[in-house]
Amino acid sequence: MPQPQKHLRTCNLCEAMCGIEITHDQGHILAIKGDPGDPLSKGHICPKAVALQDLHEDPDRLKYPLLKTPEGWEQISWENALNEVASRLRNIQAKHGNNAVGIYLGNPTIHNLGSMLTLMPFLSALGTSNRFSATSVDQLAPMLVAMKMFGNQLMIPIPDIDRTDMMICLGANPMASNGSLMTAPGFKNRVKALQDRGGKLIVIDPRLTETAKIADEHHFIRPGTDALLLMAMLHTLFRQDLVDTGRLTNHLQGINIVKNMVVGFTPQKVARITGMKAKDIRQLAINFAKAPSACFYGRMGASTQEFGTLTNWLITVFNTLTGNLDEPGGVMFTRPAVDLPGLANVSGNTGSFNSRKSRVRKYPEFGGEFPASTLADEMLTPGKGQIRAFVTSAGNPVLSLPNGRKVEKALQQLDFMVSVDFYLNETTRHAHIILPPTGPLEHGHYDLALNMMTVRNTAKYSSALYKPMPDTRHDWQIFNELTRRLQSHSPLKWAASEAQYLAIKKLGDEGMLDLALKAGPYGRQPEALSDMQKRMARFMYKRFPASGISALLDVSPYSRHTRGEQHNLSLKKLKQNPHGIDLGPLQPCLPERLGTQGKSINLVPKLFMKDIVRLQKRLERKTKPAPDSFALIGRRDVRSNNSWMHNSERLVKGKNRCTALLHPDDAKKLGINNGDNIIVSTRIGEIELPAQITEEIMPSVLCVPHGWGHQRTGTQLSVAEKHAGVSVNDITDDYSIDALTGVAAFNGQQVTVSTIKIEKNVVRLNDKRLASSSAS
Ligand SMILES: Nc1nc2c(c(=O)[nH]1)N[C@H]1C(S)=C(S)[C@@H](COP(=O)(O)OP(=O)(O)OC[C@H]3O[C@@H](n4cnc5c(=O)[nH]c(N)nc54)[C@H](O)[C@@H]3O)O[C@H]1N2
Ligand SMILES: Nc1nc2c(c(=O)[nH]1)N[C@H]1C(S)=C(S)[C@@H](COP(=O)(O)OP(=O)(O)OC[C@H]3O[C@@H](n4cnc5c(=O)[nH]c(N)nc54)[C@H](O)[C@@H]3O)O[C@H]1N2
Ligand code: SF4
Ligand SMILES: [Mo]
Repeated sequence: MPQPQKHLRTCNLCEAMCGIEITHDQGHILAIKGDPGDPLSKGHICPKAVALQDLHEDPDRLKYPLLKTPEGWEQISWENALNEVASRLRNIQAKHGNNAVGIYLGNPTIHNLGSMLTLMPFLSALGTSNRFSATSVDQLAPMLVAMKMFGNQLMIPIPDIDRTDMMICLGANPMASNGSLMTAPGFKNRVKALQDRGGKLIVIDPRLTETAKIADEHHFIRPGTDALLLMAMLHTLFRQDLVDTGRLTNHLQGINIVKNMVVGFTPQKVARITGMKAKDIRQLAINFAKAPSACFYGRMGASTQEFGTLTNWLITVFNTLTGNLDEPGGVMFTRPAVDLPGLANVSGNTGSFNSRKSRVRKYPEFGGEFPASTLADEMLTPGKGQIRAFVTSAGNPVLSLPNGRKVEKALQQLDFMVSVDFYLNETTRHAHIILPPTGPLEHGHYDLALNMMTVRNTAKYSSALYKPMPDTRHDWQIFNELTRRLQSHSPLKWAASEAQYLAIKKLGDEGMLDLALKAGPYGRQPEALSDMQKRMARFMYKRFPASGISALLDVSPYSRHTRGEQHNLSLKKLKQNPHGIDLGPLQPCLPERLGTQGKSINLVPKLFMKDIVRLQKRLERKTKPAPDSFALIGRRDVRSNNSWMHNSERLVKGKNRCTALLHPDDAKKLGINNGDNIIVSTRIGEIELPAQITEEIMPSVLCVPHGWGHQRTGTQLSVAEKHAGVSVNDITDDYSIDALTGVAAFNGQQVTVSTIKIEKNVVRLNDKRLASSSAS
């Protein structure tokens, strides 16, 4: 009798990178458990890990290309599908210009090695400025801050939770999200260890979240007012003479400007608006500054709101002025085995902002992309540059972008749309062709992106558990094939692109990763260099840490000569160590690793300083909301994942999680009982969902999760349809943005709540009917 076998890998469903152990019998999965041998996650997993099996076995998951015909979807060959997609895109571009094709790259892109490796050439072959991604509904603010302050959009400081004495969590709920821009699997254990060594976790959030419940302190804060809180905390720092910039003092510019800037923002003044007590604000700042080490961490609630950029900037300033930047226990930088931030510094590709503006709303570009809040405008507004054809990959903008109804309307009138996705969902149903890639267990995995965000440096490769089904394609193969077909036919360019195509095809995702690992900072010692050259390298790195050559060395295996590390990483070595390899705790690396001119950190970038005027106005704005007016906030649930994990019975079973949380005082005023259906409306539209009354939320705040709303017809999501919920983005306003960047302000927008009893005359949208009548 053959024994069941064990397969080790990393779960790629969220940012936590948990090591898992899959027990299987000839490929039939018997169990998915945490891998105690994984150096980062040490056995932790969450309930979503088992959904990898559900996803693999899901009969609704697409495996072959589909073409939309008047008779319905028809299976077609890969060759025909790829040719058709390329020729439709090319024809539209030939007629209307390159920008007539738009693209949206969704969240799972960063969890997919193959996409990460092949999207760049694909984007360059498409040659369109109309690029959009989940970045602008998510982490754009911390990236822009990193670019302006550290000279590199990828240099996002990570809380060193394992060594800190104090952590402040602002607008983040890692107990549900498992951490974001902070890969810290087993967050709860890490918090327990922090508390056991006498440290503290403090949560500031409009809701008493799952994270707040394990914290030592929780403070309610009114949505969208975090930047004011930070100004007042900085005010206290100066007032109490607690500024301490330590080792980096000589590399900081603008401390006095910060001091002047915060003068008018006293704790007393901001208390009224934030809803926090002045004495609490003062005490928080003092305790943080006095802690031996501390890290201030903010995430979605601090980023996708009216002042998301300012909030993220001020968080970094606060960490810096309390001596917690780049110090153990503070916020630090990773050094991943494929060192993307290091490579960006070398290539000069460190980020861009406002190098051009979007056509319709004139929003600034960031990193070559426009804010997704204006995607639909670019499709719906006629004129030169209008998007007429659209590519989506790993995204579901109908449910994920603000004003999803408008996105839906825009998709319906496109000349052509193609989706690289293995589900026929609310977005891909509008495509003319769907190109489904293989599932996560059918290809290898290495986290190129998330290794930049971990609380400890590790490296791990997961081999495929299953051979891909016959005649299926990986994401990287789809993009490589499309790139080839889209390439320019000028003989010179053709030769270069054909060479690139053949190289990618031959190397595959594994081959490309192997090269990157070997050339990385923990890489194998290349044989090509002589001893003399190595000595030179060492000399350059030590004597001229700020020079370009040293930057190049920094991302190469030679830098280990200066650090005495002997990892010799390659794909082979990772395969020999399937639990993963520990590369140690985060190390101080500033100023050497800065991408800025002169290796200095500007605490007061002009772009942010100018926006203070807007914040000042917010301070003066009188807000007395009407009883039926609420500030909307989002919420994540550990058994859900954005818009796409609702087709797993194990994850969606149990009570309905798509509910609106509100405070008992508000419920009483409006005559709402627990479980009543309420109508939540904005100028965009309305949704109807059950009320859940709880003391765990601030008065005048309403909390609704996103990613639901699977009642639309024409999808193939048999489980999700039965647990449809409603999409909060059917009512979020696409004009509710952080005015500095155009990033969606999902959090803090005003909504009106009414009961069905009162609002009898409201004409409610019949989702099913509306969707089917307008389906393309
Ligand atoms: N289970 C699960 N895990 C996930 C995801 C998922 O959908 N489900 N999504 C993944 C993704 S894509 C991301 S980006 C991360 C997000 O990771 P997190 O940011 O940790 O997740 P959220 O639950 O959105 O947490 C945001 C918190 O901000 C609070 N908040 C809202 N508005 C404000 C405000 O104005 N100020 C303050 N201070 N707080 C506010 C909310 O109450 C909420 O507790 O999670 C990832 N992990
Ligand atoms: N109101 C509100 N809206 C929000 C948020 C919020 O907090 N509130 N959060 C925002 C955030 S942080 C994010 S990141 C976005 C996420 O929104 P999106 O970027 O739209 O991503 P998902 O909803 O995760 O959709 C993932 C899609 O990718 C497909 N997919 C999964 N794995 C793969 C793969 O390996 N390859 C390919 N080709 N496809 C794959 C799935 O089938 C699914 O269709 O939502 C944003 N929208
Ligand atoms: S927290 Fe859950 S979903 Fe995220 S990587 Fe770990 S097991 Fe996977
Ligand atoms: Mo996200």
